[in-house]
Amino acid sequence: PPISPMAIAFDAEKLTLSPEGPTLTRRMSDLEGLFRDHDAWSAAASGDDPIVYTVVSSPVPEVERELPQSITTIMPGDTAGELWMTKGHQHPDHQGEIYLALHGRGGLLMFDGERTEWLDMLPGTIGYIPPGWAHRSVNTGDEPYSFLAVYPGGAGHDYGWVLERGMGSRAFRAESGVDLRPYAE
Ligand code: M6P
Ligand code: ZN
Repeated sequence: PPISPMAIAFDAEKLTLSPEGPTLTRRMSDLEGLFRDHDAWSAAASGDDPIVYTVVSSPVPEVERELPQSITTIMPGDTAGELWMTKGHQHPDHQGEIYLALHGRGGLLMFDGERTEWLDMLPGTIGYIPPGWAHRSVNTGDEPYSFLAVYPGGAGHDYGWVLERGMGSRAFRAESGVDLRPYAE
């Protein structure tokens, strides 16, 4: 059944939504095939298997014509220098999406299969993901990085697209914050 108009309380300090929908927790072991250094990934995944990010959702369902929201929080860290990040995905029907940075420092890496774009994401930055651009978020700082996402309910998540083609660039820790390197190197 369609859901009714509703107010969702956003706590800007705790970065929570109320009422709240499903929460997703991704640990290192959920990120197979994504970090460049497979051995370092494998050691971390089979060791303490840290939580890399969580996604809390509003109660708006991920179905066609609805407009769900979620707050993603990526922990600070790196795996052999490669900054902790989301898996990244493409939308099968190429819908757009918007992100609003809430806390910490991050980046929004986008790839359309040929071109790569990087947006610095500081609290207050709205990152626009145009149709057809795969997207991955990265924590470039030393505290948790959180952002709000708003996306078409039918957008879906094609993770295989990213496993097959990569994201064009990889983000490594650097003194200046981030060092973007070509995917293959
Ligand atoms: C944002 C949105 C979600 C996505 C989440 C984590 O909150 O884009 O749709 O699930 O980030 O990203 P990923 O699914 O790539 O792990
Ligand atoms: Zn998306």
